[in-house]
Amino acid sequence: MTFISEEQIKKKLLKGVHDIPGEELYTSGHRTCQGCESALVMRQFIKAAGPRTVASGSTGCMYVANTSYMTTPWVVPWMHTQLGAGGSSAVGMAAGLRAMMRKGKIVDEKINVISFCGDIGGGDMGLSGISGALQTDYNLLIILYDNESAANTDIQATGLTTWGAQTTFTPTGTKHRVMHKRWKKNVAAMLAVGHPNVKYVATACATFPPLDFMNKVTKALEAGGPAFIHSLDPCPKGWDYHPRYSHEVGELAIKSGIFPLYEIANGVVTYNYDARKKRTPVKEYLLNQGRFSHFTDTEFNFVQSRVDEMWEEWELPGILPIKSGLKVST
Ligand SMILES: Cc1ncc(C[n+]2csc(CCOP(=O)(O)OP(=O)(O)O)c2C)c(N)n1
Ligand code: SF4
Ligand SMILES: [Mg+2]
Repeated sequence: MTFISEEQIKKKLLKGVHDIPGEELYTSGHRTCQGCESALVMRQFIKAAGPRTVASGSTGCMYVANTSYMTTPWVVPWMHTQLGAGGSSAVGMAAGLRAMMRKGKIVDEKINVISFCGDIGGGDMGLSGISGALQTDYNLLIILYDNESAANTDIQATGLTTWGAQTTFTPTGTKHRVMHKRWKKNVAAMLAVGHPNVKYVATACATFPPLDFMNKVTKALEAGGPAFIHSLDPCPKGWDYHPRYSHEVGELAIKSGIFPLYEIANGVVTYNYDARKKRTPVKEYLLNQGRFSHFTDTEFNFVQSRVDEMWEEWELPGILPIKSGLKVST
C-alpha cells in the first residue's frame, strides 16, 4: 500500500469547523454519561478516519456504554476485544486485512485499522500488547482514551490517575487525607522513546485546541506505520463536576501544563501548546473537580511544584525527565 506525501496530508487537515465531515459514523444509540469526553473522542476519531475503517475497543466504558444489548452507535465494523488486548487486536485486524488483500480475497485498498483502549486497559494491563503492535510494520493506530480511572467498574484508581485524586480505591479519610500517591504514568512518551518503528505519537484533548485531535488522527493514519495517540478525557462522573464543564476542564488541563500537548513525527517533537511561556495555576484545574475537594494548599502546592519542574527542568517537558544533560565519567 502506498502512502500519500506530506503535501497531500496537509491538504487533508481540517482548517476550520466547517471542514468537519457532517456524516456521523458514531451516532445515537450509546449510553455514555452526559458530557462524556471519551464519547467525543470516539465521534471525532471516526469522523477523521472516515467509513473505510475497522475499529476494535477494549472492555471499558467505551465498550459497555456503547453496546448495550442489541444497540450500537458504530456505523463502521467494530468489535469488542479483551481488556488488555488493544495492541494485539490491532495487529490481528491489520494482519488479517493484509493477508486477505494479498490473496485477492478483498480489494487492495487503504482500510484504516484503529484500536481504542482505556487507561487501565491500555496504559496498565495492555502495555505489552501495545508495545508489540508498535514494533510491527503494520499501518495501525492505537488510541488510549484516558478518563483517569477504571470508570466502567465505578472509578477505581489506575496508573494514570492524577496524584491525590479521590477514587473508590483511594477515598480521603481523617487519618490519611491523600490516599493516591502515584504520579501519573507517562505512557505516550515511554512508547515514543522506546519503539524505533513507531511513526507517529501524540497527546491530545478532544476539544482543545479545536480540531487538534482530529488532525492528529489524520496524520497518524497517514504516517505509514504504527501510531499511537493518548487523549485526556474529562469524565463528569469520575472527576465529579457538572457535565456542562467538560470542555473547560480539558482546556484547563492543557493550559495549566499538567497534561502536555505534543506530537512526535520522524523524530521531531512539536508542542501544540507551549506551557513554558504561560501556565494558568494548576489549582484552577483541580478546584473544578470534586475528586480534589479534600486538597489543601499543601497538596495544591505539591502538584504545582511537580508541574513547574516538568516544564522548567526537564530536557524535553512532558517527554524526557532528564535534567543533567550529557555527563561522561572517564
Ligand atoms: C482481565 C479483566 N480484568 C478485569 C475486568 C473488569 N473490568 C471491566 S472494564 C474495567 C475497567 C476498565 O478501565 P479502563 O480501561 O480505564 O476503561 P474505562 O472503563 O475507564 O473506560 C475492568 C477492571 C475485565 N473485564 N477483564
Ligand atoms: S463514567 Fe466517565 S468515561 Fe464512563 S461513560 Fe460516564 S463520563 Fe464517560
Ligand atoms: Mg479509564
